Amino acid sequence: MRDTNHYDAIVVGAGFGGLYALRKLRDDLRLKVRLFDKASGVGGTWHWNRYPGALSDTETFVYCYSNDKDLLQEWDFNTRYITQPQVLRYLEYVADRWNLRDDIQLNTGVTKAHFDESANLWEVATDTGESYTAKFIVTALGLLSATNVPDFKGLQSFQGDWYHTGNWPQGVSLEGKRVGVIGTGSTGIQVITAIAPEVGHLTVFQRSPQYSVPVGNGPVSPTYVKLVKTYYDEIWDQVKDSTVAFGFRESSVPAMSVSEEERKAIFQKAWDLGGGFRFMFETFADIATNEEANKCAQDFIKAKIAEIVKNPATALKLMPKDLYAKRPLCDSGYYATYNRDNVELVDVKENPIAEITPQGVRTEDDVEHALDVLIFATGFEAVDGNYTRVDIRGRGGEPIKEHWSNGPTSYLGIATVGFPNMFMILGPNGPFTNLPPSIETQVEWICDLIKEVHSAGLPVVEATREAEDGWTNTCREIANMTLFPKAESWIFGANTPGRPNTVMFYMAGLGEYRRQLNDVADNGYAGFVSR
Ligand code: N01
Repeated sequence: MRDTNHYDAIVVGAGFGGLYALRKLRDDLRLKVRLFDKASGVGGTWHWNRYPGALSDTETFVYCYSNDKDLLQEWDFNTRYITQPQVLRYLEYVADRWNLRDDIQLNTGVTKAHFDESANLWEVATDTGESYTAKFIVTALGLLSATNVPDFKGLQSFQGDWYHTGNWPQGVSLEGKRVGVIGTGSTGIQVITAIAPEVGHLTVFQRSPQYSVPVGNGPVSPTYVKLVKTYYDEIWDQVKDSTVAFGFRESSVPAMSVSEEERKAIFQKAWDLGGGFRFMFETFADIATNEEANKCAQDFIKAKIAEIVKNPATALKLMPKDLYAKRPLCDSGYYATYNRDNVELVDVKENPIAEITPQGVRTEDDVEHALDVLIFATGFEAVDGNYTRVDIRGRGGEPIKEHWSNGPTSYLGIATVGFPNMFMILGPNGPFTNLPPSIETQVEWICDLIKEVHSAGLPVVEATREAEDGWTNTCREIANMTLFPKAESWIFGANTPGRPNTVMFYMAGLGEYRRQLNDVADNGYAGFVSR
């Protein structure tokens, strides 16, 4: 008989992935499961990213679970997008609705997970001093959770308050203060736009200008919501067979196949409707794959920047110089924010940050930007950052950090060779999509595999080296068919100093990913071995 510290499965992380994994493993597979999260509440990403302006850039009707039909009917919404507090409320509601709370242990960080080869068990330790064993470990650690605070000289001397957006404390007031924001990615543009009207003075430290289009948030009518609820089955079928899984049909029309006038009209329609993924993927089929098509989208957005931003020098600084090939951004009035008298833009590519001083930020031109508060919207050690911060060791005691020293890899975004019975939700080289439908896909597939292994009484299942190498090559080949590797962004690890351009996503879309997973399962879980 096993002791009380033994579980069939341990789940780490209480975001979208972890909550669903706990439900499936416990209720469908009838396993004894415990979920740990270091946070004081459920929600994962949405627990931590409480910064002003935080909003999902996926439309509400597909930023949710599809698997619970009653929940889909029950959960009401009245805006096109949902804010961070709304997403958090939704996940809290789900945790209660699925009766998950008793099996979730909050305020408990997993510090160690070692695979014991003699017992075929994972040994797990927590920062609360507890130790557990489990046959399976399901890691739902989050793609974008390990915060990146650049190592600026002098940060510790700063006498004001500083925060990273991904670890935003409760109850921060910025009213009337002199605030600096470093970073202009998806997060930066949201926080900058949201706080500008409230702060006394805002200094934005921009390293790379961004292409952004309006998000188009606003109320939706009860009739719209009713329609969505009526057609949810069809909606999810479409989403799960699509590329980016954002709830629209991707265009199949090449941009250069229409006249310039028609092209501009299509871009304008997308601009008016709003949505970053819509602008990139619903307008034309080849914005993300063909440089000429991409240039048309770049020119359209640049013309908008010139039109919106009144000061020509500021407009020039805001003009992106690279391809339109990062995760597409959308905003609630970002460029117009620079027309405000209290907002100043500092281009830190031409005038880098020299140091952080007790009073603010000093740039290399020797100007000291006086600040009461400094906000780091500097992103995350994406994808593997939370794995390498935990002491995870597989066969032969190999630390995952060493295992991935040349960049993180996996088989199917789910398993990695030498780490038996460990299944990752949103591991490296998983799908590049709206995340909840991909998360559900992975959780369901992982649970099917665990069911097979467990019911057959097999001690372990693990990916083979050959399968993992094959998947890595496939992901690289697909990525190279797009323009994404040519732009410097976290998607290819460019924001982690020293990391070579690393493919970290499967970019063929959710529909194709699901077909790949089905094929693997239908072929007796090809690429996995059990012992
Ligand atoms: O992070 P980022 P993010 N000095 O890495 C700059 C999701 N998300 O948190 O571009 C100066 O994109 C960096 O500059 P550069 C979404 O998937 C979703 O904004 O590297 N600047 C960049 O401007 C998104 O893609 C939503 O030159 C420095 C910024 O910091 C992902 O999270 C909302 C610097 C980091 O941008 C990440 O977005 C928010 C330095 N040393 C986020 N280091 C939704 O809407 C970094 N930067 C759902």
